[in-house]
Amino acid sequence: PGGTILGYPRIGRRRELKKAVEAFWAGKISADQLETAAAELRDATRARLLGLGLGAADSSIPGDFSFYDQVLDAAVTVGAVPARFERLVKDDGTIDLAGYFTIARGEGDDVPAEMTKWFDSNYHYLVPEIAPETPFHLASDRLVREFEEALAAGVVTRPVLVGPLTFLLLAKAGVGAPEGYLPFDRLDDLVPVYEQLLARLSAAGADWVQLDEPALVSEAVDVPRERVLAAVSAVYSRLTSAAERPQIFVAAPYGSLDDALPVLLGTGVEAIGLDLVRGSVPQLDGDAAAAAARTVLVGGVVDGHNIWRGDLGAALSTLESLRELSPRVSASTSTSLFHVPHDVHDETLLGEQLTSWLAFADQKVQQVATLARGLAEGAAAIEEEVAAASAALDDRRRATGVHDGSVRERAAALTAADFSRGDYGVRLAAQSAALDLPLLPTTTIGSFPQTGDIRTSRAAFTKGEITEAEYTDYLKAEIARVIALQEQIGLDVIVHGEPERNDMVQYFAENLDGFAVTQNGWVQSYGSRCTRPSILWGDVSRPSPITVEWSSYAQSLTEKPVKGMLTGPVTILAWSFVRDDQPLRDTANQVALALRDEIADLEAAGISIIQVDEPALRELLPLKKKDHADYLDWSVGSFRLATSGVRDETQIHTHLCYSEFGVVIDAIDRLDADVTSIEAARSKMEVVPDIQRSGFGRGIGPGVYDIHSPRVPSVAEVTELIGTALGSIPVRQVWVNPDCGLKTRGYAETVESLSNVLAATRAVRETLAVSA
Ligand code: THG
Ligand code: ZN
Repeated sequence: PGGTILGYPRIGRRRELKKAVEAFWAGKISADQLETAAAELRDATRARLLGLGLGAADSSIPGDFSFYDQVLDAAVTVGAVPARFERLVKDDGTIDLAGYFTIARGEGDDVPAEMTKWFDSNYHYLVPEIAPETPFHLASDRLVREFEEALAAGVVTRPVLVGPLTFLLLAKAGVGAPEGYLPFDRLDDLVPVYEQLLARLSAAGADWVQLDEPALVSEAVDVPRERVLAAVSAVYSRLTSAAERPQIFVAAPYGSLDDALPVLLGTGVEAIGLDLVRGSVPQLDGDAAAAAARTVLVGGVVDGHNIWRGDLGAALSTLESLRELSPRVSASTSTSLFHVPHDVHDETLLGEQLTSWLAFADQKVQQVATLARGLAEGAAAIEEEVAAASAALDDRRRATGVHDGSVRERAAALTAADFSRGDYGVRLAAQSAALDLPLLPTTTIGSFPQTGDIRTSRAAFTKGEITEAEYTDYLKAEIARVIALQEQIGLDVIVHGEPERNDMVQYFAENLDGFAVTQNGWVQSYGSRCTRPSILWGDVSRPSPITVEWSSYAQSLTEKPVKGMLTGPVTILAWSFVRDDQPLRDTANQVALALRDEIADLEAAGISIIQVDEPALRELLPLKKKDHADYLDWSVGSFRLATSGVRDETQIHTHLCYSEFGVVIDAIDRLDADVTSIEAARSKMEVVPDIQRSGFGRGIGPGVYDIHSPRVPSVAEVTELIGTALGSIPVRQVWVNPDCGLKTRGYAETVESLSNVLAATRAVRETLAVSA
């Protein structure tokens, strides 16, 4: 095919899939009705892609639909159901839609499959659990049925499935696995199921299948590289030697294949997708060059990971150099487009100029179609489109706001001193004297439940149904209520609850210069949940204080310290679409300077504890080890720049979500925050030994209450978790807090859980007093 995309947003232009899926969960529609809604969505997507220039007969339209997650789809396709969900498997070995969602969402005491970040994106996939005994068999023909559905509508699609190597590399060992076992050990058992599925697709008439193998570009896997490469060779040689199969397209988004490329070329797969945004056109010689000349090279030149319109002329040149390796080159996106919203023309408030610099999924599909035409007919055929893209880029380079002289002067004048605070021992003494907190101080992460009432009130204000004064009064009453509640529960460090924030990044984007926010720019985060990433397009500055009034008001209501609550620079970058015309380091420092001013204003207003959240610190860690040092340098640096302007007695907190702390513990240490809270309850304090081993010496609050589920932890459970923490960490360092913010919880379970946390803390304090 001349042009294709690796994938398209699945959620729907108006989040139709989210609405249908949630209606099914709520019992408002049947499984059949959900299937019908999904089929309509797929039909609309195919029509849209045809309209944008992809072909009906050339397998250029991907069949990549998913009700929840593509990794869960692969698991259910090969029958790999976690042991605790075996009851969901029917006599014929299949799992119905309700069962599929149960694996994703849990049921009763059976916890859902674990969720973790998909490569270096903000998408979360469900981690397959593969035990030595997990049986593999072709358990779902959904992919075949979706192919047939499209074919009946006149479109030959290219079914998309997570490839066998990536599937096992992303899996974790299921229960009962012996020490040293890896899911990857099961590759030989798994591949026959893929063979069967390919045969079924071929019989249904599929010319091509796409197997996504992004794990091949990542160094963050726990199988040695030589073993991965040997498996690439074995698995794909085997799949290509099958008699009945479609042509195989192996896609490798999110980075360069490096040493895996020659190996893959040696297997005879018919097409390989290269991420030419992150990587570059490979240098090949000998057998690899000869094999490449027989392979379709799918050049991922249109960035699937961000929303910039980009340089179409440069993309065409890259494809032309790729064509020196093979006569058969296809234009494509670097990754699936499910990381970007549907259509920039669905936005009416971005302004004409900013809009002209952007490309959402639909615009990127058009770019691919244009590039395909350029490849087929020569550069002259797409001259106009290339010129228009260049003009937009030029306009962007010269635009007011993209370069702000005063922001740049300030950043250029920074010195090492701006990135560091004084000695921790001195700070600790000053803070202890100023704050007078008990042993095992208790606090929460920041947000309190976002009730329907809060949302209704915000919506009414946005629509102009209530005045700003009425909205402010409402929020103040809410803050007063949350503060009284925390005093009653007995928490030591109080929060204001953040009722004024829709989202912890969007809120700051709305209040800083250099950002724009969208109306319909929804991107799937996990399952039916979406976020609307902000667009960081220009130099960042803070026109006026953002949180100071809310925090001061909250502090005026209580004698206890109220924490100021900010989102850190790395997380603001990670959860936004960020300008691509300067190093992330420079952008992060601009955001950090704006936050530094906010922190100074909070301190001046009498706020003695300020928390700067960095839940995304791990997420942006590059997939290649050679890039780690630079990333950690700028990410840690931007946090320190934001937080190091305060006095010794002002206590800086940070909060990080998700596990895998081993990987970034060093970076966490270098943040130099006085207190760090982390997620730990869900993994039963698994991270605590890592913390001990690292010699981390400042305050640490390993979560004792898993806020991801409505379950209320008992006093005994929390007591035990605190005990586990105290087994490894000196008591003077330990804080007691939940795993994460309480935004998604209800009030009933929140109050009960926090009360139990306080009861447990008091009990532990008493045993400490007795033994002292
Ligand atoms: N904000 C942003 N990105 C994030 C998170 C966030 N990425 C990682 C993590 N948190 C993802 N978690 C969630 C949790 C809940 C929701 C989305 C991502 C969610 N979204 C609402 C929905 O889809 O119904 C929409 C929210 C809204 O109306 O604004 O519930 O916290 N930026
Ligand atoms: Zn968190």
